[in-house]
Amino acid sequence: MSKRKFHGAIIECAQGDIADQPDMEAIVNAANASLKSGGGVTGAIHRAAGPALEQECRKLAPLFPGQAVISSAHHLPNRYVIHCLGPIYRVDEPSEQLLALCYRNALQLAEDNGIQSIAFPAISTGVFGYPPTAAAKIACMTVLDVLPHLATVHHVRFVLFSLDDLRIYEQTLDESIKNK
Ligand code: AR6
Repeated sequence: MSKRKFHGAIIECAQGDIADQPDMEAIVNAANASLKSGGGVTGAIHRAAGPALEQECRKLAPLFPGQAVISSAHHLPNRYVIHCLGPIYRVDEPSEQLLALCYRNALQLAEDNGIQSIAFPAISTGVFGYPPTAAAKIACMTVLDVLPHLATVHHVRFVLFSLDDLRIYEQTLDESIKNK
């Protein structure tokens, strides 16, 4: 786990499972449009939360690329799950803007709900095919753009599954902070 300070907030990069972040108030789901369980991130979140999450999500679906909605976390150790539908790379266009919108909307929802800490997975970089380095740049730049305007959210964690992705996010975050 590595930690950076930015405008009074903490931004971390960690290798791990998004469904195992007990110290974070909200975790973000890389969801599908119908907000049902599936593979990857959403499978891990729904398995840990239990069937009541899918039940609650029924009334929040369908999601459009870039959109974010909030639910309770059920059996997860967090208070909330914020569900984002990332773009399918080069199918949902403009993919860059839609991916940025996920991070922007998730952070705004967190702020609106008085959430202080939020953990993001690498949205769209699995089944949806977004190249990890390009996705990392969008994730880091958007968080750095939005965070200074938020009063409540002051702790953001990027949770990466692989060591390669962790390295990419750490390097991208450092470069993005330097260029701010
Ligand atoms: N914790 C953290 N990161 C993970 C985890 C985990 N438990 N599992 C996978 N990753 P994906 P997407 C990484 O496919 O691309 C789903 O099946 C993974 O290595 O979960 O937005 C839904 O039903 C990758 O880097 O999300 C949707 O249809 C990243 O998280 C679709 O796939 C995202 O992988 C969403 O695709």
